[in-house]
Amino acid sequence: MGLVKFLLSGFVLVHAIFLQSYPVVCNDDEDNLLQGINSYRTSQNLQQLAKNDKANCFADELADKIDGQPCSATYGANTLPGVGLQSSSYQDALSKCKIHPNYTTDGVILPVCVAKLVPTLVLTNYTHSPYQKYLNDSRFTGAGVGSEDDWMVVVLTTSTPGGSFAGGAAALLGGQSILWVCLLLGILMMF
Ligand SMILES: *[C@@H]1O[C@H](CO)[C@@H](O)[C@H](O)[C@H]1NC(C)=O
Ligand SMILES: *[C@@H]1O[C@H](CO)[C@@H](O)[C@H](O)[C@H]1NC(C)=O
Ligand SMILES: CC(=O)N[C@H]1CO[C@H](CO)[C@@H](O)[C@@H]1O
Repeated sequence: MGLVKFLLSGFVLVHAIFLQSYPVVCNDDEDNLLQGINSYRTSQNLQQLAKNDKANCFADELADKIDGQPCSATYGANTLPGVGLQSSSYQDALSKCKIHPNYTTDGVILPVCVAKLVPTLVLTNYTHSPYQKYLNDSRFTGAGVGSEDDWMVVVLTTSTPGGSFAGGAAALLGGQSILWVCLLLGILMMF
């Protein structure tokens, strides 16, 4: 009996650790933007974008890095003000979110600056701008949204490995914890 309890608490612990690596952050502005973008997608007869947790983490981290840059700074698709795609702060954002760079190449980062992030202006910044090209693209199936002060960052993901924003080491860890759970369940079955 003691062993079963011990194994069960191990099971709970593994899950707690596993879930903890995907913190759920709620932000109305960000959720509303994704809803607005999805309304646009629906109006174009395109599949809605599903929330991608890793891309969401990444968008948040990137928004954090460009926070403080003026709206007048140069930015665009895959162009972040003051943060090069080879820079250490970009790498830092990737590693914080446990994303392997190999799995980002098909995705796209879309930053926008709007004073006070007025929701209607932010949405039109995505739907009525050169960014429209990306929103029109059926290759994109998921999205992450992050914001900081006047900056909004949308990261679009694909269903292909190259745009999944999956992690190398993290994916391995996830696989391992599933293995452990199976092992524990197997042992429990013996009782
Ligand atoms: C990433 O891509 C490089 C170059 O194609 C390859 O050598 C490496 O094994 C890849 N790493 C992972 C984790 O997929
Ligand atoms: C996006 O799709 C709409 C409707 O199909 C079209 O009017 C618009 O020109 C497209 N935009 C781009 C940038 O391709
Ligand atoms: C890319 C883009 O459309 N940027 C616009 C976002 O909205 C602000 C404020 O309305 C405009 O000044 C930008 O040109």
